[in-house]
Amino acid sequence: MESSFPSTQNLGFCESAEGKNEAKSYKEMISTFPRVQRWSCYEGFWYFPMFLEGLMSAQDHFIPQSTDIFITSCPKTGTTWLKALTFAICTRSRLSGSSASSLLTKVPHDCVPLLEYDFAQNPMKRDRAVPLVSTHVPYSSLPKSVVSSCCKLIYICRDAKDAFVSLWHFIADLQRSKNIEPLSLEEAFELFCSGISSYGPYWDHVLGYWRASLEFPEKILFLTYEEMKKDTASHVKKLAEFMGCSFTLEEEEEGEVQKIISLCSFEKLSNLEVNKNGKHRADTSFAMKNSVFFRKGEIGDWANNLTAEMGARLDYIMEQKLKGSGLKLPR
Ligand code: PAP
Repeated sequence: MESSFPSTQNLGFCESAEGKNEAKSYKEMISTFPRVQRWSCYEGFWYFPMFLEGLMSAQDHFIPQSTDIFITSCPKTGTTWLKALTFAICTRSRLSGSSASSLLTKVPHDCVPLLEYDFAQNPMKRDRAVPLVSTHVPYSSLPKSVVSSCCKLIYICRDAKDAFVSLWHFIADLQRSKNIEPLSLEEAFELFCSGISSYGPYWDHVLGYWRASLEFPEKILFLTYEEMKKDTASHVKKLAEFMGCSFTLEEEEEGEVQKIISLCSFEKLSNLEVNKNGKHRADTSFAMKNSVFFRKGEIGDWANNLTAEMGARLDYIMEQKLKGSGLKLPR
């Protein structure tokens, strides 16, 4: 079965009159939702309107391919890395020999489409041989077609402080490049602590996938950026096994796991020409430099941006919110 919206003609963003009307009606609906700064609230989470339109369209139309695997995350928690690793793992037969990997010529976000943006824009623009779709949509708002399917989901999360700092830099850089005055770090922090950030509340996003992973462990793999950094090799093997393409003994002996780790490392990807000077979604009004996805790639950079008091406050909030869930995020 092909993963798609039933037809491009029914899309909220396509050229047809029907599509335009639908886009307009999503916009109209969104204009009635609670709004703070540029975020609108829908089903308990906060979104920039263009992603929310895509999400609403996906909820109405998206049908996954039965083999699809969803790369899920709250923004800035390790998505780029996870996309690169899963893409490299499931296309590894194409990576060997002299055939150049797509990861050398494309930013990982151009290898794995985003459900609520790329798919909504053009569901046909997809390499059907790659069974990967990404989304930042919280578990409770995923299209019913995804939740009720047999598709697997891989979720990555990260210490809230590092996720917040990474998000603030990302949005502030994008806004500055469009001559928009960004929120100060302090303003954005206050909002984040009250649950208002892209796809936030952060803790509800994490908890939604955490609880679902406990309920459906064979379907949802829950990972953290910090654990993955600590022992990347065992995570690469775990990912391959979960995706149904385990490494053979022969591959392991030939160093395939290490090759993938090196190819997807921050050092390697961030120094590629395409990621230094290329553009993501270059032909759209939402174009951005690929370099924005590669800032530092470190654990604990929050301490260079937030005061100790701010850090302790966010830790306390996370502790309270996650209490009783059995989940302890690394800090
Ligand atoms: P997204 O939500 O826009 O896709 P995402 O990839 O989830 O962003 O997060 C970006 C973070 O991952 C950045 O962290 P930083 O701001 O703290 O530096 C980015 O540097 C980091 N990152 C990107 N690629 C890699 C990689 N290959 N290995 C480790 N970290 C990475």
